[in-house]
Amino acid sequence: MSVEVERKFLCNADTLKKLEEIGVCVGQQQIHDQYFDTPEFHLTLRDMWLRKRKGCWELKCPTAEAQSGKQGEAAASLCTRYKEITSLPEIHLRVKEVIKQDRESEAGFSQEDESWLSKLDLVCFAEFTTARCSFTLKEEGVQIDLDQADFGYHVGEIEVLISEGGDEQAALEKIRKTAEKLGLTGDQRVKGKMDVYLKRNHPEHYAKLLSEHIL
Ligand code: V4E
Repeated sequence: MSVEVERKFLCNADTLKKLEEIGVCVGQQQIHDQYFDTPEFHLTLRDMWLRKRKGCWELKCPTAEAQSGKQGEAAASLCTRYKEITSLPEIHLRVKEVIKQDRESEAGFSQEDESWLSKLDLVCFAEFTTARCSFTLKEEGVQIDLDQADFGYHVGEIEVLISEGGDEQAALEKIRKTAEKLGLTGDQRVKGKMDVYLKRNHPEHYAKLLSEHIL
């Protein structure tokens, strides 16, 4: 299982110029995401994000450190870290644990059979497409994505993947150095796509997540 450590940033013409100087564009893609939760927001209120992307299920959830509220220095607080689970039986297990469904689901675990969704009362609450341009740096292990969501929000992210229990400090340091090279000076957390999407489309859900300090 991998942990994604990332820092979001707003990309202006200067940032893009620097990115093209220090990075190599490794591809462009269109990503269609569908996010699922119960009508009571069981998952997202626990900062768990269940999505279907390119026909595969993914669950992003907080790491043990994030859950214990350990945040570290200011530079680290600009970054997020989430475990990424891609095994469907494990996703199902974790989701079921949170929803505390009494009734055992008899659903199988194929990517095509989606009966487990309705059995757990999961519905799609957000759906959007992102045009993504990805860059890698000469420094190994850093990826930079420039995202343009179809609802009109642009955001960049510097990300480093580590294994669970891996060296998070080293990842944060790589991100800090990359941010410096890109000339990023802001010390405010930048909103992700979901933040903007929910604020516009589901203000009640958004307000609930804000009040619980999830977003
Ligand atoms: C973790 C999370 C959400 C799920 C989507 O994560 P995000 O990294 O924003 O999307 P994307 O498309 O870049 O995924 P990737 O391709 O990198 O896997 S939606 C909200 N969160 C929580 C969250 C947060 N609290 N603060 C920030 C800055 N980002 C995300």
